[in-house]
Amino acid sequence: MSKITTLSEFIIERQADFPYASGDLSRLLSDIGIASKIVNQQVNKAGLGDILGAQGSTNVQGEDQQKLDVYADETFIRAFRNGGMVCGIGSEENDKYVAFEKPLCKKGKYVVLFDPLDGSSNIDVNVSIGTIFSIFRRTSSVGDRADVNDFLQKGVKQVAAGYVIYGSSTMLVYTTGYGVNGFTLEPSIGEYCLSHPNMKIPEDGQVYSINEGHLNSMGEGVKAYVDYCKASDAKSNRPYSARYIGSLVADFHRNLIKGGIYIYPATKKAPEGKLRLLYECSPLAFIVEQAGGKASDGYRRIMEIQPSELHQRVPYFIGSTNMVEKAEAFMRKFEPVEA
Ligand code: P6P
Repeated sequence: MSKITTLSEFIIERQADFPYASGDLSRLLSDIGIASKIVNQQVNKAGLGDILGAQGSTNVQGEDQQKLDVYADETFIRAFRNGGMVCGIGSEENDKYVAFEKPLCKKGKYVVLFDPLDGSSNIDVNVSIGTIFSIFRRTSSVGDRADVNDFLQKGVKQVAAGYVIYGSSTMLVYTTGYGVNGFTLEPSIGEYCLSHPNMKIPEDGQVYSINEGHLNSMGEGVKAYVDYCKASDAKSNRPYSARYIGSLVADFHRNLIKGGIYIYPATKKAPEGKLRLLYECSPLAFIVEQAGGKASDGYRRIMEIQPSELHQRVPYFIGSTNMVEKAEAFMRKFEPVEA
């Protein structure tokens, strides 16, 4: 029987990637793994318990909070607060960042930004959903209270990023800047086991993911690119197939494995795009670049964008390098940015 490598074993083995590693990042990644298993337990039975459905409140985005959203948010915050590695968090479900007050936490070297349950509107219809996380080293002094600048960092400053997809199986995929590795939860032993070592996204694909229902409210560059995807051309394997799950983590994960592009551009209703830079776009951009792909706002590399506020939104083009570059060419041609 081939050797199983658990997430914990892998994290410890890879700690050697960081010569001065104290083990704090390793412990933080393990804490995330444990918290996700707790969330997974509730996600898996969402149809049975009373945890299904709307919480009756709305989050800072004005979106109806599903009970599982709130449960997941509280579960991860508890894990970060108790773990002592983290001095503060930013979450989709919380208006402001949370600076932990415990003296132990103030000594934490990291901040975490996360979307506890992305795609949660799909919970009631049993479609895959996900958690996305991004880890930065704090810029404020260890021992002090976290401040806003700890969170408003460019994607290139991330020390780790990852996601959990609660789907037909539960997987945790993450990077620390030394490649991308995927772990599948083995329920019989309750452990994440290495199932997708050294993940690489194909440089081309045949799938485009975009909500074509909004196409009339999108710009000319995006419309031209979608027309290109639909045009027949055997040489470039077009027309492509349209796949849009309505759950970013699920669409991204499929494209990471099979190749493809996901686009959530600026629309009339969402002129800055819908997705949030710090805890959706930036962490997945880190992963896709580590896997050989590309992520931009149609013009600029996502990882180079300087955030100005916690819930900042950006237009988003992410996936196979050749497909993203093709879409960017249409943006430059049909939606040039004023100099
Ligand atoms: P639309 C879910 O709300 C989400 O943030 C992503 O997971 C998903 O890809 C997108 O929004 C769906 O948005 O406007 O197409 O329904």
